[in-house]
Parts: sequence; C-alpha cells; structure tokens
Amino acid sequence: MAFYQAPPSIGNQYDDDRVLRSFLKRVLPPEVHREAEPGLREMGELAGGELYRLQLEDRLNEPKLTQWDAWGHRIDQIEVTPLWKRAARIASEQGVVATAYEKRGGAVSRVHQFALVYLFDASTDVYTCPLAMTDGAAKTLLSHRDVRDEKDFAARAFARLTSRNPAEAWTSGQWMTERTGGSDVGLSETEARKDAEGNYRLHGTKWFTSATTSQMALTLGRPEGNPPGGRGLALFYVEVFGPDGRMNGIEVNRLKDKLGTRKVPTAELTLAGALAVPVKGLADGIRNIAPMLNVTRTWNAVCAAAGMRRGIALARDYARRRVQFGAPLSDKPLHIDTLADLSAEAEGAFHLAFRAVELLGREEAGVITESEARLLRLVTPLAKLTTGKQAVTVLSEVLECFGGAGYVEDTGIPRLYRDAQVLPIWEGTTNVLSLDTLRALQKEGPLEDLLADIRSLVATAPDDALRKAGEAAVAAATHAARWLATTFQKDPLGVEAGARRFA
Ligand code: MFK
Ligand code: FAD
Repeated sequence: MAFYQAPPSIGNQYDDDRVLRSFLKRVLPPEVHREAEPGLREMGELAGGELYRLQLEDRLNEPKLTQWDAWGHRIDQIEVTPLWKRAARIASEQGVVATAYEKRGGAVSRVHQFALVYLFDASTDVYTCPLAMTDGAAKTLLSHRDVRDEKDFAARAFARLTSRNPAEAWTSGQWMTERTGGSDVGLSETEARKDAEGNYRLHGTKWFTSATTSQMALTLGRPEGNPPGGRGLALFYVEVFGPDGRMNGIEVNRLKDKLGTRKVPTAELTLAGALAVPVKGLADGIRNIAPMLNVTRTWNAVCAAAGMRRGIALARDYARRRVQFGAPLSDKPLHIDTLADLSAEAEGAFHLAFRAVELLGREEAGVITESEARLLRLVTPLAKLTTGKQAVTVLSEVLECFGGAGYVEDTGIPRLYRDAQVLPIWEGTTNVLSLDTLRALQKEGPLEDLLADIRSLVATAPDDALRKAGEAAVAAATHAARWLATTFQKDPLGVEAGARRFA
C-alpha cells in the first residue's frame, strides 16, 4: 500500500487550550466565568470546525474591486471572500466587539471579549483587522462624544459598531497613513475645507486603508489655516456611503497586492470632497485618535498570540502523525525541544497581551489605580512590539516543523507565516513603538510600576522553580531598567547614540 501522510487537524480551540482556560479560571470571578464559558466553547468549536474548514476551502479566493458598472458609472465595489462574509455574521452574533461595551463582566469584560477575539482570529483570515478598527472607533467615539445623545452623529455610529445584529452592524476603517508617512503621521497632506453650507470636506489621498468595505472611518485632515505637524490635524468621522448609497466623495484607486493579509482588502483612496464631521475640536488629531491606536494595538498583540497558538496546535498534532526514523516526531527529543521553545514563547506572548487587556478593562470600568494607569500606557506598546516580532519568529519555526509540507501552499501553513509578517508593521512599527514606550516612560513615571507588577506576578507562581526563574528575570529586568534610566537622562530618545552608530 502506498504511503500517504495524514494531515494535521485541530479540535475545539477552547477545550484544547490549557493556557487560555487556566488564565480565565484565575482572573474571571466564578459567576462571570460560568456565564462566559458556553459562548467561549461555542467559539472554540466554530474556530476548530466550520470556520477552519471554510478557511482551507477558501484559500484561493481574494477580494475583488470593480471600479465601473456596465454603463460607465464609477461604483468602486469590493467583494470580499466567502469566509469573510461568514466571519462578519459570527462576529456580530457572538459579540466579538459588543462584549467589551455591554460590560456584563464589569472590569473583566475586556478579558472575556479578548478571549473571544483570541479564539476567533486564526480561523478568519484576519477578519480581526476590521473588527479591531471597529472596536477602536467605538472607544474613540465613546471617549469624545455623548453616545447616548440620539441627536449626536456618534450615537448612531456607536450603536452600529457595537451591535450584535448582523443586519445592523457596521465596521470602521482607520485612515491615517498617507504617502508622506505612516510613522510620521503629522506630515499628512489631506486638507479639510469648508463648503458653502459650512460642512467640512476632505481632499487628499489615504495610502493604506484596510478593510475598505467598512461603512465608516475615523481619519485625519488639516483644517484650512492650521499649522503643519500632528497638532494641526483634526480627527474626523466619515461615512463611506451617502444617503443615496453612492460613495461619499471617495474613490478606491486600487487594492494593494500584498505579501500577506491577502483576504483583507487594503486600498488606496482618493478623498475628493468627502463629507466629514469633526469628532473633537479642530486640532490635536493625533492625540484625539490615540484611544483608537491603543485599542487596535491591543488587538494586534492578542492576535499575534492567537496566530502563534494556532501554528503550534497544528505542529503538535502533526508531530504525533509524522513518523521519521522509526518513531513519531513527538517522540524525538530535539523536536520536542523545538515545540517546547515555541510554546514558551507563545505562552509568554499570551500573558503579556492579556496583561494589557486586563488593565484596559480596569481603566474602562473606572477602577484602575494611578500606578496601573501608568503601567497600561507602557504595556500596550510593549505588548504590541514584542508579540509582533515573536509571531514572525515562532511561525517561521512552525513552518519548518512541517518540513517541505510547511512550504507548500495548499497545506494552509504558509498563510500563517505571511499573515504574521504584518503584525510588527501596521499599527506602528517596532522602532516607532519603542520610541513611544520611551516617551511614555519619560512623561508618565518610572519603570518601578512595571517591575513591581512583574514582581507581584512572580510571587504568585505555582511552584518554586518557576518562582526562582521569575526572580532571576526580574533581577535582569531591574538591571536593564537602571541602565535605561541613566542613559535616558543623558539622551532621552537615544538621538545622539543613534546618530553616532549611523555615522
Ligand atoms: C490583527 C488585528 C490588528 C489590528 C489591525 C489594524 C489594521 C490597521 C492598520 C494600521 O496600521 S492603522 C495606522 C496606524 N498608524 C500608527 O500606528 C501611527 C504610527 N506612528 C506613531 O504612533 C507616532 O508615534 C505618532 C504618529 C503618534 C507620532 O506623531 P507626533 O505628531 O510626533 O505626535 P506626538 O507628539 O508623539 O503625540 C501627540 C499627542 O498624542 C501627545 O499628547 P499631548 O498633545 O498631550 O502632548 C501624545 O502623548 C499623544 N499620543 C501619541 N501616541 C499616544 C498618545 N497618547 C496615548 N497613547 C498613545 N499611543
Ligand atoms: P515608514 O514610516 O516610512 O517607516 C520605514 C521604516 O523606518 C520602518 O522600519 C520604521 O520603523 C522606521 N522608522 C520610522 N521612523 C523612525 C524613527 N523615528 N526612528 C527609528 N526608525 C524609524 N495605515 C492606516 O492608516 N490604515 C490602515 O488601515 C492600514 N492598513 C495597513 C495594512 C497593511 C497590510 C499594511 C502593510 C499597512 C497598513 N497601514 C495602514 C499602514 C501602516 O500603518 C504603515 O505602513 C506603518 O505605520 C509604517 O509606515 P510607513 O509604511 O510609511 O513606513
């Protein structure tokens, strides 16, 4: 009989995840845990079953842009893949965004919500991209407007962004990057001009806009007469379609041809007089969009952990099925060692990402302490930048765990690796977030909050060996922190040191 290799398979992604389950048991009060668990288990079943199967079947489908109809009208319609359509429904029904705003679990509502995100992400071809921006937009509108005032434009948008009804639910875009720069957003050229009726109209180009099928976006434009730089930009709310169903002064120039995230329609847009409403004042747009950045960066970290977890689940299963040199790979010490290293990275990423999540939830419930608030400002960029890099490294190794099969497209493994590569880039590159972390440290207090937090987590470690390893890590981090603090005082953003190295 000819030999055929059994492919890897996965089961219920909630039941099979020891790390997630033990974390939830530890941080959710028993009554919240009891209420949340059936939904999490259902999501685990969808992620390991229906959605995963659809993802494999859907592999060759990609979003399509149709710019003109048969009669020459500009329509700019984007058709997304079947998996994305299914994922959109499930996301609303299961409350992947809504759970955070319904707050049934009080301060741990974010933990509940991000557990759903973590389970959902890896089977949905990055549908978490529009959901992250939807969450970020809801949070930003909630921060700046009275979303309970039905006369306010933000109330209608907020209700749709946080809806559990797929027929009503909206997603949002986050249009920041222009050709001038995605890191240095203050260079943006989009102008906000008043029309004859006194409404603002945006004129410019947005160079990367993901999930362009969204019904609204938060974006930045410079009101006429404002100075250059980030402070001269204002934060605007834009609805993509007008009341007549046609695009609101927006043209989709093309979809990007990308290394990964191939199912995410990422477009270049021309804003040709798009009607826009200022969200908060007519300046300080970067400061005002920061709530969105911090939420989407948290999603990035959680999805990085989710991608690693999926890769390792597949690699572990495959190791039991693949026999080489007389035994399954799962019996080979060196392969076990490789998988153990990967699991350690992924578990570290999980706990770092979920620490940011816990703190975000405490902030939103109004129970955060001053020290925790400083910690949240630090941990958010740190979690994003660290887990993004980890995901690329871990998923590269995961690919190798499958040997040649990992390099072959229809196994589904290469997608994991390609989709990881965006995580360090979008939502602020690693260097930009390192500078953001340094700025946060400089402005908002010492590293002591961070070290104290790690120390208190280490103290609760369940056994001596773990506690000892934790204490050694804290000692190393304290040493590094002292070094950083002294370097900092001399050269706050490392400008001189950097310039010396470049020369
Ligand atoms: C899998 C799912 C994952 C998610 C998918 C998402 C898909 C979408 C992908 C995208 O990429 S959307 C675009 C994301 N773009 C970025 O992340 C921009 C990256 N660049 C930066 O973050 C720069 O650091 C920044 C643009 C903020 C620098 O601009 P400036 O003009 O030098 O601003 P500055 O002076 O640093 O900050 C201006 C104000 O904002 C300051 O407050 P004050 O006015 O009170 O002084 C800052 O403290 C505040 N600020 C900046 N970043 C903040 C913040 N406040 C809180 N949190 C932050 N993160
Ligand atoms: P640059 O800013 O030119 O950066 C180039 C390099 O310079 C990077 O390595 C960076 O780390 C480094 N660098 C920059 N400044 C510094 C510094 N001060 N010190 C040290 N190093 C520095 N944007 C949106 O607004 N909305 C979207 O929906 C969106 N979707 C995206 C989807 C995809 C698939 C991708 C790839 C990008 C998307 N982006 C989106 C854009 C993304 O946010 C930017 O690409 C990113 O922020 C980097 O900006 P840039 O491309 O202009 O690179």
